Amino acid sequence: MTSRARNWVSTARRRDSDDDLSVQELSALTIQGTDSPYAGETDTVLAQAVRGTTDATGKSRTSYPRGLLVLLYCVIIGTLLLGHHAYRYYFDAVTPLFEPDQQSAPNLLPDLSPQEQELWLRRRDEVVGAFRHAWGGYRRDAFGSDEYAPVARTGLNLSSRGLGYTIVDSLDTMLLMGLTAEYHDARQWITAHLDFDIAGESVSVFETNIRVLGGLLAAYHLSGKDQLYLERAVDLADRLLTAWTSTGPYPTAKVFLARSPPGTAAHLLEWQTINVQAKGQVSLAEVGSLQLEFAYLSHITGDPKYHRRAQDVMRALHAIPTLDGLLPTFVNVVDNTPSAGQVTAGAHGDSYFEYLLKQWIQTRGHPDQQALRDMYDASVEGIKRHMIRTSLTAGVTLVGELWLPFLGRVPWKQYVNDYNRGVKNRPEFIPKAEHLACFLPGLLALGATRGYSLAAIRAGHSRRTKPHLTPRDQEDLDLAEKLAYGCWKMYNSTATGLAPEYIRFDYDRFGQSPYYTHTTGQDRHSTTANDASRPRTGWSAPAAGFGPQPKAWAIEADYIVPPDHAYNLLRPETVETLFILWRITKKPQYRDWGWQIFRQFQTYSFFKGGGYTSLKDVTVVPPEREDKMETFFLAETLKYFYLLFSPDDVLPLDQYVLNTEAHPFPILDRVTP
Ligand code: DMJ
Repeated sequence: MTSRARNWVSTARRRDSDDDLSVQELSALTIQGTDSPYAGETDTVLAQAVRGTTDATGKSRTSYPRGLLVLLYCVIIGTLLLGHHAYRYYFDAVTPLFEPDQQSAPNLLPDLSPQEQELWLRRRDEVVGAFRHAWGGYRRDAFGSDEYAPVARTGLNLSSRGLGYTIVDSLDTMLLMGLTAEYHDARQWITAHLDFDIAGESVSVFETNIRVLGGLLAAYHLSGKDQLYLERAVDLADRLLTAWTSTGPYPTAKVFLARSPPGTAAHLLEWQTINVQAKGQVSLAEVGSLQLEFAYLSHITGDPKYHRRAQDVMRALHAIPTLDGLLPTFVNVVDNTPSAGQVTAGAHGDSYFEYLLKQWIQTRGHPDQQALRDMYDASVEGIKRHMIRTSLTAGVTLVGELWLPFLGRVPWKQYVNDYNRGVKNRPEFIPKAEHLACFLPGLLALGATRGYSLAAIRAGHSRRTKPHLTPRDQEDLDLAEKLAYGCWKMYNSTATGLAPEYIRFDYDRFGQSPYYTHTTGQDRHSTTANDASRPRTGWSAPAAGFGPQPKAWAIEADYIVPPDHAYNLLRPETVETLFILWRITKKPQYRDWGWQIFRQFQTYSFFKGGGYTSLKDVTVVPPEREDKMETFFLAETLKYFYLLFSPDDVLPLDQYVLNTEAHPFPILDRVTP
């Protein structure tokens, strides 16, 4: 059995520590064996376990009487026939046993003077004012549309009549900001107009899930369990489930939320569309960013079907061999193999990494979720080894992309094998730093402390197993701070003080990642479980702070803004990172940078007539407007500014996990008997 298969098995075993596997566990493992690529291996070990010659880890043990074995086989077969499967075990461990945890680490604020505290609350009020201005324009000109065009004073839709994306996406921000009148108005629209019966047209599963389902679930929680949101969430999720069209583990990228009547031309077209998609490819972010929402919905409803579907995806992804923890961004639905060679923490890859960690956080690091944490840790190692570079003149740390030129040459498995044996296949680094990837520093920091502030950890107030950061945690946090600085400089070095969609950067083409090691053999894919034995990199991070700051001219020399990607869409990722780093480190610079970015939006994106616009080119002043206010400006960007300037007890990070659209769900904890 490979170590990855063993992980799932040992995860299952850990629940009962050293006890023998129960019947239920055996049945779970058996069925896991049937649809896992490790089927043969798992089955063999299992069969031996049932025969009594070994246990599920391969250790020998005493024989059972024959009658007992027959009975055991019958139970297993019966369980199979009744349709129970591996995820039942995994699921049961999560859902009925967990409840939101009420205890938070003490609110350890830095020594802010009363004047400073007042200053940040005043700034926070300005953010609330910005939200009102954005919402006011939308409410007046585009209420019910998905998005807003402030200059044309009209609405824009992602499907022919839209799903009210902006409204659903904004509910929890309004609740947090205490905007009661706006909130009730929005709720009223949902009661009267939110309608998922869009026939003859498909919508993105990913976007609908993260924005609409995520928005409804967060509103349900923050409103004190308003049933309206739960009803709508269940209705939507049931429709999203139809995106799992085949017996395979992945949903299609798009889904028809309503179907046309059978026999009509529209119905035939829908069928053909789905059929084509079901044989195509999906991106990691598309299929790997459904799990938080589906798990929380299963938790609330007690119905495991949502979580099971989402876990099907994770199991399938887990089964693909990785190259140093990394997977190319697109996966072929039919044979579950990577179908393109690019690895990115930007578009189409980003929230896959995010959800690996956050699923683990959602259950407060429960051992049943350890396989996901291991996947996250392995992928971070891969990113460090292959995708990090420092810019040539200024030495700013940036995350780029990776090109794995295997497509059409060899099967993925062989490509990875060759690489692991060190015989060939050198990944190619691409010096492209996307703003979308600026969520990564925040994620690394979250992974390092699990959302606890350094002060809480030092004071022993966290519920982490270790009261200190491991060397790996510290390394991740240091990298997070360096990358955050690179993202901040994407703003700070343009004429408008706002970031473009991405930059290209100059780097030493003959150098390597500061974390690069190319070892073959057993020290690859190590996990936090044996943190001390992790391969150490040659890079030593500065003890604290940022060291000497690069000169502005040097950064400008290193950062190249491609003219066709000089636009700014009001994206949230850097503010998200600043918020998390502020909460964890309490370094004032993160709030200061956030405030400066907020002011630049006020200067250039604020539209006097109502709303905020995107910008066509951030490198020129005044920048030309792009007439569009995306829904995530209200759902994420303004929410993260608000949180950045708020005290820590507003959505404490040891109590909440935010989905990739910034919709908060409570972290679940075991009910203590
Ligand atoms: C948001 O819709 C989500 O954060 C998504 O994961 C990626 N990008 C946008 C905002 O930039």
